[in-house]
Amino acid sequence: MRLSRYFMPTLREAPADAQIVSHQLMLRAGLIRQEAAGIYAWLPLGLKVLKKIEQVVREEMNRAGAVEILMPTLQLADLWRESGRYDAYGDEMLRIKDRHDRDLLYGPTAEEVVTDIFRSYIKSYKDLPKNLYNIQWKFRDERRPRFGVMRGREFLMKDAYSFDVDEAAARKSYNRMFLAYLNVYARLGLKAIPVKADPGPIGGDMSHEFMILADTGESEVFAHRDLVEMGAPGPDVDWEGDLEPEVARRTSLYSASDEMHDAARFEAMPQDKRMTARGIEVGHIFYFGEKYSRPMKAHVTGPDGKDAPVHMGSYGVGVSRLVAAIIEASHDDAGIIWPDVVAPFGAAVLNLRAGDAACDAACEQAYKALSDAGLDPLYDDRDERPGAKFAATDLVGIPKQLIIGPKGLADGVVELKIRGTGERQTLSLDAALKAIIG
Ligand code: 5CA
Repeated sequence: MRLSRYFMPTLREAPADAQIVSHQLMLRAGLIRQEAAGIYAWLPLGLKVLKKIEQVVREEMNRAGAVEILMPTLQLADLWRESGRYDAYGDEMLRIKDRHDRDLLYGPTAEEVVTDIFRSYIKSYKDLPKNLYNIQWKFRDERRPRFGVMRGREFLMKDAYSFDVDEAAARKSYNRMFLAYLNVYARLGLKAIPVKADPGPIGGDMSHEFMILADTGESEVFAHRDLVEMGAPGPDVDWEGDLEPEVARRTSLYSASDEMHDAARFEAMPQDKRMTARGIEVGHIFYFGEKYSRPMKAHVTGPDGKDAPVHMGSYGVGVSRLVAAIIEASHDDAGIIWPDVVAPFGAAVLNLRAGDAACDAACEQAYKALSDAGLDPLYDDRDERPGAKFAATDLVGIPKQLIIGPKGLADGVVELKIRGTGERQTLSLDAALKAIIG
């Protein structure tokens, strides 16, 4: 992409009402624009990052055996009347009437819709287990939308729903998601810890939240320190096998959100293992058995020939929130430092004297080579001061930066800068391209 033709509206200063660094940087780097409280337009750079996160989540869901669908944002109120949640959900639900005076709502979650889909087709235990997920916009009329996309009203969620014949099978589905979530966050360069959580309005009796530790997090976390370094199981898990030991290795260590905190158990741990920290909730998983299947009559015939409500769980990832969470975890004074997997562009070419024949030719050559290698480079071909180009490329966090100016070219060299470490190397254009492309 040539920057002169792109749309990357960076700002010198963040608006004064942006309180946390990720919100400030998302506005300054031109990732999002607020349209109304808690409602954002995604600008080109923000959209690219959002799509890349979405893709990582999708790949890990697929690997763990979940199947993608797409449910509508607008849902029928009647389904929520069947589950009994229509009145209970309260003011967070955005309620809408269509021209026929039918009650609709903008989905804050999709247990009812997915249960309705399931019950229309699946009648036998032989077709289980199933896990259906979608990546779709949700709306919650939050009392205090804040911190940009961290707590929005409209936000992108990956929500998966598992269906099993009994509690033991449902627990296996839960374990698959538990470990798949750890893999998602690890691939995004994040250290996430699972904590025992309150199921809240989704309901149920087993629930974990996944927390990224950050001072600006809205939640308080109490945990055994070893959980932070335990990391993810990796992709080679036997997803059809017994995952209980991998899960138990983590759940046997104390961790809890503030609602579930047990001070006595926490204080029984050695002092140096006790960690109290702030966390950003980037995922939440639930097992709730028959809570929706019983009232909505989603029954399956078991091996004994009897019909019974299917056992369900649901599993959410805050996809749009993750954009902000990654920035909270990875930035410096100059701007965002994207991990390679989600960087909006893999590399940048900075032409320090656009219009100079030698600079233009070298930049075009680099731009073509990086494009051909699939790095999706951003070429700063604008007629701007070098300082402005350095600042913009650092602000938007491009991982590898190829800096090409007239002085260097006269000596046959260019500069390669690595955004994350700040490391700079002076080398020939060919050597620099080799270093980037590998
Ligand atoms: N139905 C379940 C799981 S599919 C559910 O809705 N869970 S949830 O309420 O915990 O939401 C899942 C994830 O969405 C949360 O962990 C959080 O990362 C994200 N999320 C929730 N509310 C917001 C919000 N207002 N803004 C941004 N992300 C949010």
